[in-house]
Amino acid sequence: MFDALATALKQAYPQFTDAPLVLSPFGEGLIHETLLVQQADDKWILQGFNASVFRFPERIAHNLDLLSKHLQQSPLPFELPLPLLTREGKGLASIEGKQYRLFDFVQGTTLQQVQQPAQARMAAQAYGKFAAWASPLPATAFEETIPNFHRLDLRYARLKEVAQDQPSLAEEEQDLLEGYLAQQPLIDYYVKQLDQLPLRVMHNDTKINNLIFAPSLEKVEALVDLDTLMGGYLMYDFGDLVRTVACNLPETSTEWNQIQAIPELVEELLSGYLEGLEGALSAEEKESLLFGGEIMTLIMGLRFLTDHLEGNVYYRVTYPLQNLHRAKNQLALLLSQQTYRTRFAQFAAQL
Ligand code: GN1
Ligand code: MG
Repeated sequence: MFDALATALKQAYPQFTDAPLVLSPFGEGLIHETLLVQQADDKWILQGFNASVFRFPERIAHNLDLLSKHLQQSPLPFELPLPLLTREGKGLASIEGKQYRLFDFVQGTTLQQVQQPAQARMAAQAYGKFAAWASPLPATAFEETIPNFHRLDLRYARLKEVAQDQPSLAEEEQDLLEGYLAQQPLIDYYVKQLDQLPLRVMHNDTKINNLIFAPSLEKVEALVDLDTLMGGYLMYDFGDLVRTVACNLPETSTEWNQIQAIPELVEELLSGYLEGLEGALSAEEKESLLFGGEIMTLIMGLRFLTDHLEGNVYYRVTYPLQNLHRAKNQLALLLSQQTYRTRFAQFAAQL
């Protein structure tokens, strides 16, 4: 089924020999299409680049260039895999009207959910270390690869607009919409942060499955998915980690009544993230981390619900109601996190 693609890849990239290439679907990403490429004992990752989501590939290239220069001067204890170059020296290969990128395969394991608190801590340390490592880079030199990507207030306004344009809403949609609209106070908190937090170079998509662990799960080998690397705030990266680590069920779960935040894991993440940062953060930033999980869960829920109402134009779905279900899942997680505000504040005060 991938014969034509395999032939074109051999022409485009110098890495391959004449031996057969075996391509197979890989990973859980919702945006790019990901394939594993095998030739004899060698492996690569091939991504079908989603050009409708990432409309400015030259900005990604610009940012990754700044990143790789910094990496040459200041090493990290894990890899940041960058696109391999075609024979023509390009990071994107155009094949049958689609764009592709090839990456070296990093041997290891990805987790959809952590199995032990120590893994949560390790993940948070890695993302914290990454933020500290990136802190000398001027955030304004990085271009916005998706404009206003994490602007919670704008995503909230967009959901309202899209909902108003619907001729009618089903009861389930209406209830969910109201659940989200009731989060105005969190939007107000977020907007205040924009004036007091320093803009930093952030990863901006710190799902647990964007880390590759060593097969033993005792070390982080790589941090992947660098397309949203751009200006942002610590609360974004920390928050997406809370969203994807400190929940008892995955983002795909439809057992809404069971979905809960795991406070012990949030605390593990907070300790680990601060360790990774080695104290290099302001008092305002530290406080904002406490709301990071809520903010990132809210923004994902708003985006899922908006996409559902718009007819699933953004996220890949495997069934028509999946974005509605993802939005329900995220609201349940958000409400659960909000019951722990006092506990988290007390915990953070001791750190
Ligand atoms: C998307 O493709 P993936 O799974 O790495 C999305 C993130 C969301 C995530 C939700 C560019 O990331 O913002 O957190 O889905 N990436 C983009 O699971 O929209
Ligand atoms: Mg990803």
